[in-house]
Amino acid sequence: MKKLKQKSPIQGGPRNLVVAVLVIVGCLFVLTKLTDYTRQVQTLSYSSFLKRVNAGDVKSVHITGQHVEGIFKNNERFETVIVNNPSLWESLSQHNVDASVGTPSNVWYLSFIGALFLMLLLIAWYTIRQIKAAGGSGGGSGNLFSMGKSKAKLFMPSSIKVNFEHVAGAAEAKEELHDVIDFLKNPAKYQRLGAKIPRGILLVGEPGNGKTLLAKAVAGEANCPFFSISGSDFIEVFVGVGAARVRDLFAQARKNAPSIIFIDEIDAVGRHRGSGLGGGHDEREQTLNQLLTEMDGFQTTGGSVIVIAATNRPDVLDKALLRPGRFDRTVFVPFPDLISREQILQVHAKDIKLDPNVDLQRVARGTTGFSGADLGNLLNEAAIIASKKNQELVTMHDIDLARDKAMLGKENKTMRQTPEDLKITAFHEAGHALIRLLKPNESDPLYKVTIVPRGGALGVTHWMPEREKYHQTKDELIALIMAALGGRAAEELVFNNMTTGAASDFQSATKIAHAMVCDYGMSDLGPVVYNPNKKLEFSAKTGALIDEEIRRILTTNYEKVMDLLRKNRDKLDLLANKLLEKETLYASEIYELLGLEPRISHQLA
Ligand code: NHX
Ligand code: ZN
Repeated sequence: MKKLKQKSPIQGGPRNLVVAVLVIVGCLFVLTKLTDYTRQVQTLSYSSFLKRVNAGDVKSVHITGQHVEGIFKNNERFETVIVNNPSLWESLSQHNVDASVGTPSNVWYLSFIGALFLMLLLIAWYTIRQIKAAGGSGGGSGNLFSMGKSKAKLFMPSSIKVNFEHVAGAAEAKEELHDVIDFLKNPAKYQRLGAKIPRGILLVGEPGNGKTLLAKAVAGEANCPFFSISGSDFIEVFVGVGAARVRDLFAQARKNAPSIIFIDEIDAVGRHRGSGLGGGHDEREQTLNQLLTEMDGFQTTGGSVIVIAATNRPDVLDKALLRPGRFDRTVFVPFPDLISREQILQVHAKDIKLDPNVDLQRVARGTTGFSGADLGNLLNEAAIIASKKNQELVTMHDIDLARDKAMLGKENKTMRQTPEDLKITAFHEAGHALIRLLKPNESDPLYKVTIVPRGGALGVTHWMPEREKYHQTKDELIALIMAALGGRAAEELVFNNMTTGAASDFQSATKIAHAMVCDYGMSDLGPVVYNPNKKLEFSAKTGALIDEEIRRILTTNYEKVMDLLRKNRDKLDLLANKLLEKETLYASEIYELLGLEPRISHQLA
């Protein structure tokens, strides 16, 4: 990687300032002496001045205050300082000296102000350096004179080691970007039929899903220079700096065309105008306007420069950015699905010594909602866990521990629980698990159940989808609600009492019931959407009906769960007691304990 601009390191401290001031004062001193010398003025004492006047040597004098400049009859110049002496005027007129009087000049006063001004400038310059150094912003741009230079990092084609083969998952995004690469490689092919080459591509997706990697891979595939910068790098305290940086960046990119500019976090500059709070957004607006101008500009000036920008907040972007000729293509980079997760895990696993028993497909199944970066972290964390134990290889168990830690937090080892506490937790979790086991066709298979406290949770029931779910049926949603209510129902059934811990279970159950009524048209209120956020308002009367319907779904299903658990009390006791004994049970152990048919995985398409 080659830095576009050599950044002068910020050296020196207050010592530099003192030295600079001394040098300036010294220069001023020498300069005044020098001018006196060149003017060839001799300085007289007052008494010798009087003597020369009385001797008739003096042709003329000019008196300003107490300062006297004069010329002798032999045309030599002199100067002196006089005391207030009225008889001087008599001597001057007696000897025919041509005398003039001026108002006291401010020469010294002015040069003092000048020096002060210089010093202030110096201090200001020094302070700005300090602020910029402290602001840091990724190395900072050392001094005032390079602020208008873009801070983009330039990667030359030879140093770009990634191409699409290194990007796992994100198949749709890759497909869209393939077009862009072809444009960069064969612009003529498209211009031939009058197609306009795209100028900007907006990558939209949550952080950690590979937007930067994708952009870089485009440059790698197209074999062209790659300028990388973050939106926030444009913004400075000083109005106009951001715009200058944009100008500089595009100038550099055009010089290296065909090339790719990658602007990460474009929302930092691209937020719709007039949205900043208080001052300071003038600078951002100027920067944004410059960006728009540049993007329009290079359409005419030729040379393929393609701008790829990334954001996870497309909603806040200024509409002007998305107009044709600007970022007119939006490519979504979503959280990876099951198959993508497995591919991503395989890429990261290349650097890690994995036990041959590690089943990455299984890991992928258990990591719904993980981003690509999360998956990388997961394997790294597993490797750290294995290294701590001085193992030769990273096992499935290490990955499982790393997953629990990522999802819930650290295991809580100092928690002192009474046997009664543990018993409540065991029955609560057994309740969740048993409901899932009793509704096998509607539930994702169980993965493990534990009463080892972790990150604030006293116990957890884990399940694992077998495949990517695209449809979700009403029965499956009801089964999810029932499973969520199973914990509390078991507590109530066994102890005839309740605890506060089920709050998050109820929250997820209520959310599902709410969506069934208000979004999915799955209740007696009919195939209607009730959602003020989607501008689908409803009356207060309907609101009461909605509440009633949600409550009905939850209470009737709670009763069903209580019924199921009552009928299967033997299994509930078996499972809870085994949990108290072993603390963690994997699905296979539970199937064996309860004499259930193990779930056979669906064949993955
Ligand atoms: C408390 N914690 O806050 C105690 C310490 C009912 C057996 N007084 O439903 O642990 O009550 O099935 C992720 C991370 C709930 C999810 C932290 C859910 C913390 C969890 C509060 C089991 N398992 N409740 C559950 C639980 C609690 C809580 C969390 C979480 C309990 C219940 C926590
Ligand atoms: Zn629970």
